[in-house]
Amino acid sequence: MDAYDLITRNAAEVVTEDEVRSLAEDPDGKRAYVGYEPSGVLHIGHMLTANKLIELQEAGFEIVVLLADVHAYLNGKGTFEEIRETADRMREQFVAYGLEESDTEFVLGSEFQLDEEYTLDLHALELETNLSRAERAMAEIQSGDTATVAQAVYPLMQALDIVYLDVDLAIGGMEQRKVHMLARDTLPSIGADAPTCLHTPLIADLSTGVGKMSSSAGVSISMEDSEEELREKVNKAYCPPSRDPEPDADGEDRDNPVLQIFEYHVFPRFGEVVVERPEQYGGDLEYDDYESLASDLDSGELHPADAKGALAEYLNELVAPGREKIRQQRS
Ligand code: NAL
Repeated sequence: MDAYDLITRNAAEVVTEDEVRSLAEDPDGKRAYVGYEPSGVLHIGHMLTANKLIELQEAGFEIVVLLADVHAYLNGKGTFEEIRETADRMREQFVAYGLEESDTEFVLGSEFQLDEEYTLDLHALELETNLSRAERAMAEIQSGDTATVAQAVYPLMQALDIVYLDVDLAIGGMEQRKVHMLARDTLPSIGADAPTCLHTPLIADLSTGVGKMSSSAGVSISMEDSEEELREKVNKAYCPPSRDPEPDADGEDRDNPVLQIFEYHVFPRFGEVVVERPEQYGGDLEYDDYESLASDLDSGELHPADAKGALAEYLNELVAPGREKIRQQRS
């Protein structure tokens, strides 16, 4: 795979393609970053952007992971002390998941976000941004229904971090795209470049296939799930024998979350998939790529129950090292 294809593999969106092509010409030593609000335990959304970081490490990028303690505080996630403590645990879980420690720089937001120069730059961005734009940028990120002033400052700090961490490529889930668009529009006003961005897809709700999987509502997969819990969650998941399900009774679009997890988690990390089946049901099925697995599900060659069984096992392998780390952290 050439560098551009590896960088953009499974991306929902890149802004802009031309900018990413020019990064792909010489990725060695380029910096890609992602930021996370510290939370106790990684969930499948963190793991999805982490998959992209691991691919970018393979492409030669240096990875910067911002443990966004001040952002979590602004978003009402707890006292500053509580958040600080979870940041350390989260870093260890990312390493257990597979982010090479030697190629990954972990930075705490509060290490630079409380400096005088940063604060004045932040105020300059505040002057340039109207409140409704900041609010819209936070629609898919904010906790709570009504935006606070703190939540309006949040996206401006996220924009400024891109400058202060000196990154070439900003990574985030699709829920971050409006913050990144705000960053592209406002950073030039303080003399900084508009950042190049790559957004990873969101996985559909596990039980319905409608809307987005979320750890705050509905069923999510997390790094502390036991093998048994993973099996139960996956067994109950929505998985019609189709990669492109019909809308539901209310006309809502549906996706197949089981296939999405194969596409965005299993194939990127394992490269191939074996679905074990007894001889009497045709024996094992082997897939070298997502397309062949999806088309077998579509054609009926692969039964959803067999796909789910295999998915639970691969997910278990992905979370096992982090689950062990969490167990140590709690003992
Ligand atoms: C991501 C977050 C916070 C600050 C950032 C700064 C720079 C780049 C990415 C960042 C967290 C993210 C979330 N907004 O929703 O978890």
